[in-house]
Formats: sequence, structure tokens, C-alpha cells
Amino acid sequence: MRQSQTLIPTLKETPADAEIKSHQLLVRAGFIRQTASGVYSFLPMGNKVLKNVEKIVREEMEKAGAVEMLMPALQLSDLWKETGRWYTMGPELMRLNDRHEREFALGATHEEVVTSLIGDEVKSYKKLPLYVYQIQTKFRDEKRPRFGLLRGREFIMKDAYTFHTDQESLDEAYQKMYQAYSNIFTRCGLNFRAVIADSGAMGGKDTHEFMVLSEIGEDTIAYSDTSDFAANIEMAPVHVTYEQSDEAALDLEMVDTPGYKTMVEVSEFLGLPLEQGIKSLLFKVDERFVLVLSRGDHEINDIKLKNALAATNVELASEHETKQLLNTEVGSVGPIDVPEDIEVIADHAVSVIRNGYCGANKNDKHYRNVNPDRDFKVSSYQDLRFIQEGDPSPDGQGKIKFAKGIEVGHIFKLGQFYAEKLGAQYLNEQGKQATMTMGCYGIGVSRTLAAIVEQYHDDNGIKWPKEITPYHVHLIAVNPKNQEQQVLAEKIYEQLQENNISVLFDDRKERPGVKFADSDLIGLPVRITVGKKAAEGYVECKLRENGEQEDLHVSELIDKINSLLK
Ligand code: 9G3
Repeated sequence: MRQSQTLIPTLKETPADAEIKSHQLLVRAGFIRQTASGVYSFLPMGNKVLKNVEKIVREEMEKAGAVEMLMPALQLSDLWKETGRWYTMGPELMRLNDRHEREFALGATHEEVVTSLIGDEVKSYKKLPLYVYQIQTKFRDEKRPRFGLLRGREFIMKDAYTFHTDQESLDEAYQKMYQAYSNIFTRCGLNFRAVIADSGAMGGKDTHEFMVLSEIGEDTIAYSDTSDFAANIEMAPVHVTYEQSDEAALDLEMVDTPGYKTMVEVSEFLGLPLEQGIKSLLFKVDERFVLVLSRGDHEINDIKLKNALAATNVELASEHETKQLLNTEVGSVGPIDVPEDIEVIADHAVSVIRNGYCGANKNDKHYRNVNPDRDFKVSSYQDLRFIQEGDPSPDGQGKIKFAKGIEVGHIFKLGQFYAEKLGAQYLNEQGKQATMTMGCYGIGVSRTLAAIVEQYHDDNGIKWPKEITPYHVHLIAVNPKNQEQQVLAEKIYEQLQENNISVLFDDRKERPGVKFADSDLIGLPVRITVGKKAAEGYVECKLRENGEQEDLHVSELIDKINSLLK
């Protein structure tokens, strides 16, 4: 491709609203342009890398046995009403009416559409399992679109769905997709981890997120420093055996704690460590209230709380609700003498506290020498706290460390929820009607592209991995007015193409400095510069990866480049 014929509008300045490198560089290098908040155009170079990521995805989906299809973005509300998500999804689900006032959703995902479709077309166990996928535009009206392609309102997703007669067949599909995802992100050159995750509103049990490690990631991963254990911090189980202290239990005592509210303030005032504190938080769990206890230095994990109580919605009670129900301020809440209709549950660590302290359910009063079981009862001890760095890894190997991650993929064992709701049934081997079992598997394709740039760049611009790069070679004619240089450059341009080496030829009438700066920004792996030594048939070959460069005679160019691109 001749640069004088394509469109690569590079920018010198960094766009003000671009906070992270991938957003800044994709805009400056002329790959994307924002058309509305969270909505982007892919210019020719951006489109090329997008297609290269899609190519890897297609190859690996094919290998996993999935067949590609394409479903519509316009989805009749009827299907979403049958699964209930028309009502449970908030403003994030974009909706519109057609000219006949019929209600539609703009597809945020396709469980409804694909389950209805396959339920209509597949009637016999002989046709199962079936693995389908699409690469298609999704719409989600994010409250705060940010970080360029990482959190857009219109984005490209590969979403796959598998249909089965039983759990075993689903487990097999899940493993195949797990392997396909590992291959995809490995081929994209990404440093990623598959982490145990929470299935959220999707239900089902096993689910893994594929996280690219990055400081700007919005998710926190808890991983073992010696084994391959890794989990989203929302889900990371805590397997700590707390030893019972052998201290004698002292008599319960109420003390004045004027104005001391937080665990740290009370801990300092009483001269007792946080580990002896019992933090009590009132949560609203669906329509009831639950008092949740944790050790003073731990934090309650609301995802674990929701799963432990099999609740739909879990949130901290308001200050007002706390005062109403426990007639005390939030800072003086405690588990002793709690109204009967409020359940009290605690994290395991609370069970071994000896002579601890907690709120007295009276303003500015706390108890000390508090001993669980003697002074208060709990309905159950559960794993309710966030894992912390330094905790033993749940697999018993090594210690936990934290890292930030960008979620680029998420795979789910869905089960039968959607098939039940939408009547996706088949005739089983015994001639009986049975409900299909499903899995679903997503990759944020445009998000993956941004994650690659986050991992592959330097101060001068992007450094594309070989399988993703828009072109393999950037061919630069330093001085197009110089006949010898122009002739040699044209010759090399032809030769590269004849040898199936993709090349972007900078034949523009621009100063050399501009060409080199643009070349660093755009980030193609190999740069061939035709300059002063053109007369003797020599050109300069430079690697974007590490800046290594050497003079090469034209005759050795093809072999050299082929070996560099291996
Ligand atoms: C919505 C909106 C946002 C959503 C969803 C639905 C996330 C939604 C989860 C999934 C599950 C899987 C198929 C590919 C893999 C992921 N955000 N999810 O269902 F209406 Cl507005 O998308 N879907």
C-alpha cells in the first residue's frame, strides 16, 4: 500500500481526553477516531489490525469446532421479556422503537437470539453438541465510557454459544474453549491469566475470565506466587486456618468511646490491635437485613456475601436504615443484643477472636473482652472476606499477590436457564422432550486490540507484534525527488509484494523527520530506509522492537526480512 493513497492521519499532540497509552497512541497514530463518547471509527490501519485479531479468533474457533454465523443487532423485545432481562436490565441496554412502535433492543449480547434460533432449528439429540459463534457489534450504554476502546458503548465482540444434551458434553466444550482462548491470547502476544471468576447475573457455576495483566486494568487478580492459581479478587476463596488463642476469657465490659467511630480510631483508643476488633456492617439483602461481622483488619466481599446468601441483591444499609433498625450510629454497631429479626453472620476469622472489642449498639459506647459464642451468637460462619496479599494461596501452594487486569475474555457454563425460558428442547435418545444445556464464551475483540497496544508500545509509539501488525514492512524513500532513491524504492516495493511480504510504502512528499516520526508512531515491525547509499544498492533495515539496525544490500533483503519475521 502506498501511503500517499491511504488515510493515516497521525497527530503530534496527545488528545486531551485520552488518559491511557493505548487510547493516546491509537488516536495519534491515525488508527481510530472517536465519533461520540465511547463510539469509534476504525480508520484503515485500525481496521487492518482489527481484522488480524479477528483472523486469529476465527482460526482458533474453527479448531475448537465452532461454526461462524452472524446474528442481528436489532433484537425484538419479546425474547428479552421471556427471559425477564427486558425488565432487569437498566439503561445500559439500549432500546428503540421502530416505525410501527414495536420495541427493540440493540444487542448487548445474544443469549436470547441464539437460544431462540437454535431452539427452533435443532430438534434431535443427533444434532448436538453444536458450537456456534459470531464476530459482531455490541451495544452497551456504559455510564462512564473511558480508556478508548477498553470501555466503549459500541464494540466488537466474538460471542460463542454451545448447545448440549448433558453437563459432560458442556464440560468438554468449556475445556475446548478454554484452550482456544489460551491459544488466541498467546498468539496475540499477550501476558494473560485465566482466573476463576464470578458468573454474576448469568448464573451457572464454572466461569473463567481471561485477564491481561496491566496497571490500568480495572479488575484485581489474586494469584499465587508459586503455583498457577489465579482468581478474580471477587471470587478468590480464603483457606486460612485461624488458631484459637489460649488467653482466658475476661469479663465483658462496656466502655465510653466518645466520638471514636472507625475500627482504627477505636483500636487506637482502646490500645487493642485491629485483629481483635469485630467490625459489624448492616447489609440489605434482597428485602431483609443481615448484620455481617468481620475481623477489624478484613473487608467484607459483597460478591461472596451475595453468593453465600443466594441473594439477588446485596448492598450496605443506609445510615438511616441502620439508625432505625439498631437505634445507633453506624460507628457503634455491634453483634450483642441485636433485634431477633436481624440475622447475624460472620466471616470465619471472627470465630477465634478472644477478648475482642465491638460496637455496643449505643452511641459512643463499645464493648471490650468480647468473646464470640459467650457474648453473641451467629447463624453461621462463612468465607465472607476479601483475600489479602500474603494470605496463603487457596491451593496450598505459595502466597497470594495482587495484580491489575484487563478482562479480554469471559467463558461461562450457562446451564439450562435460557433454554428453559425460551423453550429450546430436543428429542433425546429415549424419544423424550429434553431441555438443552448451554455454554457461552465472549472475547472483547476491540478491547483485545487496545490491550495489545497497552503491552506493546514505547515513548515513540506502538510496537505491533508480528501476527497483529497492519503491515510487516515500512518502506521509506527518504528523498522522493532523488531519482536513484525513488527507482530503488519502487523496485523494493515490487519485490516485497512478489514475496508475499506486506508493505506500507511511504512515498509521500514529506521531510525525512516527519516520515521517521510517523513510522515510529505507527509501529510496523521492520523499517527499510532507502537513502544516500541507494546508488550502491544499500538500504538500512531497522527493527521497531529494539531499534537494532544494519545496512543491507538489496540482494539479501528478502531473506533477511523473512528471517526477521519468523
Ligand atoms: C445486557 C447488558 C450488558 C451485559 C449483558 C446484558 C454483560 C450481559 C454478560 C454477558 C454474558 C456472555 C455472551 C458472550 C460471553 C459473555 N453485560 N453480560 O449479559 F443487556 Cl446491557 O454478556 N454473553
